[in-house]
Amino acid sequence: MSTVQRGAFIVIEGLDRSGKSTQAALLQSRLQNANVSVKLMKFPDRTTPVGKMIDAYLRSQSDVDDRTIHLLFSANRWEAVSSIESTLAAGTTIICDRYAFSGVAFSAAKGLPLAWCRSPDVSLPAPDLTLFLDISPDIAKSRGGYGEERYEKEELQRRVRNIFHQLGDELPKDGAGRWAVIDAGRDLNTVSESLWHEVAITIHDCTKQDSVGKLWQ
Ligand code: NYM
Ligand code: MG
Repeated sequence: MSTVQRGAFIVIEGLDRSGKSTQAALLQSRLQNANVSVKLMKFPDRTTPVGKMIDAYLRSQSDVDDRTIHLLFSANRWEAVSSIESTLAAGTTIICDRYAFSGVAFSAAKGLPLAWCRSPDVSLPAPDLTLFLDISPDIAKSRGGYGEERYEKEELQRRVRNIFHQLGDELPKDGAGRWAVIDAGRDLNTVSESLWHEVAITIHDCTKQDSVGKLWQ
């Protein structure tokens, strides 16, 4: 019988234009070069029926009530859970571009109660590591493409950043389920090195654990 060591569940969070997608792709190729089996995921996943509703909302092609869109973002994660679990169990590490922390931070920044925002995501697979790409909203704003979608407004992003920090402060700084703050205002290669350092620790630690935890419970 072969025993497969499970993959690590690694989430990248941050404001819009913090460099998440670029860094996720760099991390993926570094892991591949190190012969680590890896899969890139992203939320919202705009390809599913639920994701298409979210996409239309974000591009202001539809208006959706605040609580309703919040629940759709959460549903868009729940519909991926079986795939997340089977991928990890097969020994593949997941790099996930945004997750439930974005779900809570953006909706709570719009004024919905934080506890209400959190509840639909309780007991999703818990990340082994969350990398928070921290950037000041004025630097983010100066990066290309900012302002194209709903939520890409400096004042809202400021509130989002505060809530991200609040959510991160609840999580451990070391060990399973930890939250690592990465200064994303630095150049691309320096940020990539920091991420690599954190990821190497988690992939090493994960080999000692059988299954992924449950978020916020
Ligand atoms: N967003 C993302 C939410 O409001 N709730 C969520 O649960 C998630 C995953 O969608 N401004 C927001 C954050 C972004 C926007 O994300 C689209 P991206 O990474 O730009 O496609
Ligand atoms: Mg965006």
